[in-house]
Amino acid sequence: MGYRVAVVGATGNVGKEMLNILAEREFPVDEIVALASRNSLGTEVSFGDKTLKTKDLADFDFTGWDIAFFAIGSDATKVYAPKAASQGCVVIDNSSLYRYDPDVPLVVPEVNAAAVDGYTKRNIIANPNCSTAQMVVALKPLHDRAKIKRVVVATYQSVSGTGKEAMDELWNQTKGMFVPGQEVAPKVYPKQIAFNVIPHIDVFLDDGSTKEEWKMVAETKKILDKSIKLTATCVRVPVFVGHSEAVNVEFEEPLDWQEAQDILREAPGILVVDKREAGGYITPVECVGDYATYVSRIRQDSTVENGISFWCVSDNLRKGAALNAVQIAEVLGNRCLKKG
Ligand code: 11C
Repeated sequence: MGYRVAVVGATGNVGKEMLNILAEREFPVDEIVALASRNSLGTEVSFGDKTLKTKDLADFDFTGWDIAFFAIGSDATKVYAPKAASQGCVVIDNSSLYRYDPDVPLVVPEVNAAAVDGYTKRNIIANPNCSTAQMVVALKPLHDRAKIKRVVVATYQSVSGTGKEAMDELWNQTKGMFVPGQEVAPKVYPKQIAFNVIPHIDVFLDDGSTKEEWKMVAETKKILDKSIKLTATCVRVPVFVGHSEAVNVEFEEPLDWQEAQDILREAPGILVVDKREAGGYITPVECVGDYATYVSRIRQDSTVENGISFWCVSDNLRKGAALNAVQIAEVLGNRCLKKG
């Protein structure tokens, strides 16, 4: 006995990972359908050892389906998520469209699993931005112990966060650098991404910050604690998969780095790799395909009264998107939905 599950945007980076993770975690599925736009109609995608042919999202009737994972852009989500929700299917949405709606829970299960119960207002649950998800998993147990006052974070985000075209741009631009006459001009990004870093993710806002930076502020407040002050600088780096973050935290109460390390070692979703020697930390290429958020370089920041700095790395397509969405569905199943 299980659920009837739809994956919307099944041919994209995140949609494919959703199918992989549903199969890997043996999510109780009675029936599954892969949905996509008309352009990708009939494309084959894998679900465990099965192959699914994508069906047309535009024509799909969600009546009788229990859960729909949405991994499409906000514009299409605006059309199809309310339709699915009104047809009685619970939507778990990976876009930013509903994240800041007070009637839609924004959930990272290691942090605020019980918030899932609020799904009934709109039949929609929102999945956070990838850079927020991994950070709040690490911040939560430290906040519970010493109460966070302020966070300063710099991100190093992989190109898979932008999508498949961006991954191709990094690959082709990198190869093109070595072949005279084959240089590839920036198209997806405003500047060269190969052998470079770009301090700009999503659109610019009036105050000079970017929307990605704003998301980290707004989402941390909604998921963890609205009293936390946070400032972010979000940077794109020439890495295919895996977002990294340098996080500096100021607490209300004293917290020693060794205790912070012990707390993080016990925390759900976290793996501490912190040897204080060459190679004794995790880099993005080592986290690809994993579920964990890795924390390294935990140390005291003696420039403030109660400060800790650390490095955290996670697979942005997994904990940052597909895994978190499947974990939300698991919580929803355990707390709220009846099977079959
Ligand atoms: C990136 N974090 O790396 C973005 C991708 O709001 O869900 C996810 C954007 C979002 O470009």
